[in-house]
Amino acid sequence: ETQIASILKSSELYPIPQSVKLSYGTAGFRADASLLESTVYRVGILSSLRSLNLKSSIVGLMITASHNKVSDNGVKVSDPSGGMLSQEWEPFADQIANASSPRELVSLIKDFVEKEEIAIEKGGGEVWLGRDTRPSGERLLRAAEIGVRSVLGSVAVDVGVLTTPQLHWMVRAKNKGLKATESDYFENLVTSFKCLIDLIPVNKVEISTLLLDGANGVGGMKMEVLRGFLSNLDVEIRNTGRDGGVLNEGVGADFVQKEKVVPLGFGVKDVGMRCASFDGDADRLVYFYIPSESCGDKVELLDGDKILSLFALYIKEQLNIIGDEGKQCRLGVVQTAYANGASTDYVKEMWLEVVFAKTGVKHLHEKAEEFDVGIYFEANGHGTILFSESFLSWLVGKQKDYSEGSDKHNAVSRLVAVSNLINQAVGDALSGLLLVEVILQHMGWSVQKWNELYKDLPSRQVKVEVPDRTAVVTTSEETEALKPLGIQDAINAEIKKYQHGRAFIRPSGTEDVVRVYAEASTQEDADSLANSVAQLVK
Ligand code: 16G
Ligand code: ZN
Repeated sequence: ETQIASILKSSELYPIPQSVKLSYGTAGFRADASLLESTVYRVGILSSLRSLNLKSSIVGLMITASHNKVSDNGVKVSDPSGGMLSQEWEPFADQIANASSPRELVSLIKDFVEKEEIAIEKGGGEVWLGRDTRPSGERLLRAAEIGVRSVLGSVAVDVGVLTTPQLHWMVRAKNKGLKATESDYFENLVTSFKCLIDLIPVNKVEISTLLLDGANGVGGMKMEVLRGFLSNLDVEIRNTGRDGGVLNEGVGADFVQKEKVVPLGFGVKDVGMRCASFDGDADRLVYFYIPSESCGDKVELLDGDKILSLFALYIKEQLNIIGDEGKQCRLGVVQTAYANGASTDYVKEMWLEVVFAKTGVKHLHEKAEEFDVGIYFEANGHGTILFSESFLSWLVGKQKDYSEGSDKHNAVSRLVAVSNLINQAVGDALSGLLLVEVILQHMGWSVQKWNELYKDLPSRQVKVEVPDRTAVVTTSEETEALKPLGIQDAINAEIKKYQHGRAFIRPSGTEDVVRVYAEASTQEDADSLANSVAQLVK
């Protein structure tokens, strides 16, 4: 058959490198960029099949390694909904990525097409390809195109250099029949941001400048474009990648959150200023400021948990204004085991429902969808707010019922605008930043005031290199280890020695390590608990 011949022929161009074992992992394939061409080519094929399997809906393919070093790259797939690739397809992704010969590849594809009853002969798949600013991106994108097109009758559309959430947003919008270009994305942010600004009761504060660390990546670049369309936001962008800085090197949200030190380009001159950091593909956002008692290197971090708390507070306030009917709304929060215990206490005190999910966006997203309004965040700054279709249409109905300009009308309009502003597909640093900024203006708060919502318990993360990380198996929420046998009892015994002690271990989904997290009432205790648990893992 010609289809088989087509794949056989193109796969000759992309032989698999010796001795690599790839896994789709938490967030797609990631490796040194020099090893990835064959993988990206194969993910191109998978994306065409996924599109065909879903009646030719558009699928997204993103080339990025997020916060990892510039010489790495990666590839992940966006489903037509804008969410992550269905987990049911991950084993197939692993299989084809590791197929050692063109023949094996073709036979795996053939079996899968039969099993899933994909009408491959009909053609008509469509895949949108995006990439971040990594130098290897263009070459890998060509490989993806060839993969997509080797499924006869499928088209590949190069949508250019984008943030990961932009691509997810565009794919989602297109499949909903909405306007879906990058300018539509910007226009949507600008309109809903302006709407929220106009709904601020009184302008309580003068707007101070926000300092943004763009991680020398795509996010800073896009923010420069966006800034041009916005009033009521004064942002100075540093680490744009144009000033000689290297992507993610000593900069970016992952660096700031893990190391708790200032990124390059920031220092003592910025003491007290409101600062924010994006990661390399702009799906993570954290805020920070440099406290006056520091010598300019330590930061006071406002992580994903603090952002979540701010969002929850604002939304809860709008629901309260709507009154009894607003209280019917199921507003819930999804966190991971990494969430600072103080943040969990804080949202519980607001009487919100809190559930825990396994690390990785797809797990949090799934649980947030169960609420009318589900807010999810990982401590590392990835998160968003999901509005259910039924709650949204209820809101839109209420917008007609309440008289214009009334408090209730304003509250409903704010919620509708939030649902437009905040990316419904995945966590998005650009839209998250705009929402934080508008809420701070609404409340009349400085970054310091926001930080006082609660005080983080001191915490420590360490990683332990082990011969086989799969030896560690945890419960579904990752708070307890089931294997190796007996280790949880030993961890519990350590925890007991500390006030407000909490600790857990989990195998990383992206690196060959076991991660240890510990929390306690003092930093010294958190450090010591983390270290003693790490000893148990070794
Ligand atoms: C990936 C995940 C992130 C998670 C991290 C954990 C997505 C888009 N990204 O970067 O959410 O926090 O992995 O890494 O899902 P780890 O398993 O190595 O700790
Ligand atoms: Zn990222």
